[in-house]
Amino acid sequence: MPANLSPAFLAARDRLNRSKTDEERLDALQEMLATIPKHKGTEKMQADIRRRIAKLKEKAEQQRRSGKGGAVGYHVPREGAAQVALVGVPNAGKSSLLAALTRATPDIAPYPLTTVRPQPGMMEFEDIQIQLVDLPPITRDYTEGWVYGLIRLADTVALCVDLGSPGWQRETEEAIALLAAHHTLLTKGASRQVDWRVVERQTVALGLKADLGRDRIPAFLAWADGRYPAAVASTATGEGLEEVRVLIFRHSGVVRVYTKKPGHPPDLSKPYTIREGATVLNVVEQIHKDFVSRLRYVRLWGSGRFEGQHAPQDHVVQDKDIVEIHLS
Ligand SMILES: Nc1nc2c(ncn2[C@@H]2O[C@H](COP(=O)(O)OP(=O)(O)O)[C@@H](O)[C@H]2O)c(=O)[nH]1
Ligand SMILES: [Mg+2]
Repeated sequence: MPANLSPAFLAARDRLNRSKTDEERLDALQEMLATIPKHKGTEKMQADIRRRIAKLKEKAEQQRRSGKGGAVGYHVPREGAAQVALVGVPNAGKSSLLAALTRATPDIAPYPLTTVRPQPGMMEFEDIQIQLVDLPPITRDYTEGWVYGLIRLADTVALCVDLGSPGWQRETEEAIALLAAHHTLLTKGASRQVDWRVVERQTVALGLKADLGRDRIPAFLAWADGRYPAAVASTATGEGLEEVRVLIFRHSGVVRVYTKKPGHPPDLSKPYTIREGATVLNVVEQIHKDFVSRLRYVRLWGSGRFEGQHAPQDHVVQDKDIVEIHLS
């Protein structure tokens, strides 16, 4: 048994074993492939998972051609520091937001269900990039299983709320309830696998089309207060877009760490991104596996109080910390 299988991988494998339909199986296998540690010891397992995915897709494709249904899901390869799913009801402004924050050019239209495939785009935030994934809307009748599957795989959910709609609150609550019915709970805390079936996804609430619903902004912020961190924006006027960028990064589940060589200034050209909650030792491990066994100590700048002191290996790093690694 290869070492270092993550809890997310084990949960996905557990889910595979309990799957009853090919769609569930495909979803679980894709999650396994996304979460399996990529190293030599898992190569055979990776190949096996890929083979099983290919087989299921082929079967679904055959069924589709013969008119038996069996929809194939989509998979969005993860790029950048984190993957954030744009989630919401029809017409909330998700595709417009993707177009405003990235170079992607999604279809945008004043009628619902314009977005039928996942559309990724890279959002720049200072010196890193975060992948946003525009998705078809969450509705009771039309949302295919793969949409929920992609949301489960994302690091963070950006819950898009249409402030131009008088019914924004009821519509948004319904989307949240539909996600919960698909075992995906939106939370303000860190994303995690709760059990073999249920996941919690760190969520930010975005009040969009602010220009069409100015008088609804206070109620929206009150609704989000204590529940999800929130921001308000309009792609029509450009207001709030920078706040949205910052909010998404702050809740993406990653922080940046820079390195420096003794006697040299920090290398600010190359941020390392690591999951929020990671320790000094995790950082060293990520920079180079071999460094761990040779590690003598780490000097740290940042974390609100370090100015080059030795940092304990279990110290949790914060965004923009600088580490100086001393090896034997
Ligand atoms: N006035 C205004 N209209 C917007 C804004 N964002 C999106 N829209 C319009 O709302 C409609 C739906 O937008 P779209 O991005 O396709 O929503 P989606 O279904 O959530 O992807 C389109 O007609 C957009 O032009 C905004 O900030 N202000
Ligand atoms: Mg859309």
